[in-house]
Amino acid sequence: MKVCVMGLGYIGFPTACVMARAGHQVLGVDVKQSVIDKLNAGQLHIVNEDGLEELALSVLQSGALRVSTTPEPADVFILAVPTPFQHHDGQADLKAELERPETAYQADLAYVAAATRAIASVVKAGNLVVVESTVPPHTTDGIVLATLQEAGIDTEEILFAHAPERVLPGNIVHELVHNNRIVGGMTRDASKVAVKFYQSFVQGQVVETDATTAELVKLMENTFRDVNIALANEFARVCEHLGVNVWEAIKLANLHPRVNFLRPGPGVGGHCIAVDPYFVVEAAPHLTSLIQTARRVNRRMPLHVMELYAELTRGTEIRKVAVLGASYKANVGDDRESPALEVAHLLAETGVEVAIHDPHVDAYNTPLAAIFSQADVVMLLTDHKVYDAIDPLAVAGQVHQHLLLDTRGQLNAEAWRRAGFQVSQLGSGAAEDVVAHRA
Ligand code: SAJ
Repeated sequence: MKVCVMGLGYIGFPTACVMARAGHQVLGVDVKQSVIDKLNAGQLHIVNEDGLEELALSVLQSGALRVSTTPEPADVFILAVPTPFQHHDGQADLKAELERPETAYQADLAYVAAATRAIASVVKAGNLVVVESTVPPHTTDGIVLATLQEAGIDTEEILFAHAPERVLPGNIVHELVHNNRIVGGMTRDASKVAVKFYQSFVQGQVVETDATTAELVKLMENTFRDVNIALANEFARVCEHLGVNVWEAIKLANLHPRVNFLRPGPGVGGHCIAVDPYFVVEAAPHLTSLIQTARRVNRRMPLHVMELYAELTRGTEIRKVAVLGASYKANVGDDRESPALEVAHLLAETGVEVAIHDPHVDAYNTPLAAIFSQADVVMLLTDHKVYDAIDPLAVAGQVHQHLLLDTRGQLNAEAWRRAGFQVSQLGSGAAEDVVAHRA
């Protein structure tokens, strides 16, 4: 089939590659000329994705995937553009942002509408139009359909479907092929055609449903994760209050065959988990108190990290903080909507120098020794695998004062204490007292 993928971001680009590998003739379209130029020069704009580079270069070289800024006629159109929420500009008013009510967030569907308008000149009867972007319920049969109709298109003979992507950043190429897929058509015919198309490149199960159910299911999955992380974060604070170590407590609770806590941390970032629950809240503000509370708990975690920092540094003059990790989660290079950077921003507001290290983010890929040099506090915010290898004794010789705040429960607190550090770990504020009490 001839396929036109609108949007060559984290989802659209790998998806276009996988479809091309499966034998489709694919045109990838992006509004950014710089992305198209880069790809045409054989360079990727997305890094840190296993297997993506080899795959992309092979389908670009063979011509199975071409890229352009303008769409062409095709059998299938895939909309894979961002759907952020309307929010603050930059981090200047971060504290005010963290106080904003959960019901004040609205989905920004401008990219979906723009991509739909862009295909209006080439779409025709018999085509399949699939929305892959995560969207509020009734976007496929609302915004997308209406935008084409407003452009004067007779939509009667066009097949519409929603097929949410569910890949985990960092493992996208594998998951695009192996994950189960939910495909919901606006009509039975649309569902059948869309399911058949996805079966041509997906090895997981492709399950048929209707468009609105598919839209909601995707939001339910990410909301489930957000609420679970909020519960872990709430227990982290309860544990600090009670003098229990949350990391040990979660490990023990998860030994139960039907309990599976996720991990506490400095907040929930990225473009999915921290956004999608708002689409449900927007659709039903009066029915979503649990979802709103979970969002609030997670959103306020950077402020809680600052409380732990204030406690750890009380009475000590702090000039420099060495921050480990900038990206929104472990082992990826994406630092957009990152709680680590929110905390770094709040730290900088207190007037200290903030030296950030992140091996996966170009802007912060500095030698570790440079950030530790003369630092008063070491703060771990993203649990990259490489930080397992940090030797606390070596760090002890580089820093100015020996204070450590670990917000991910990654570092071996005992080893750092032996190296002379005063250690604070999110979720186990009074761990030493607990050990003393048990002894
Ligand atoms: N986080 C925690 N504790 C945890 C797990 C995650 O604090 O136990 C934090 C991370 O550090 C990060 C944030 O949550 O800041 C989100 O990370 P994530 O790994 O949970 O999720 P994403 O945003 O990278 O990808 C999610 C996935 N959804 C689910 O697992 C239900 C992925 O499958 C979706 O395709 C993706 O959202 C999406 O595009 O919607």
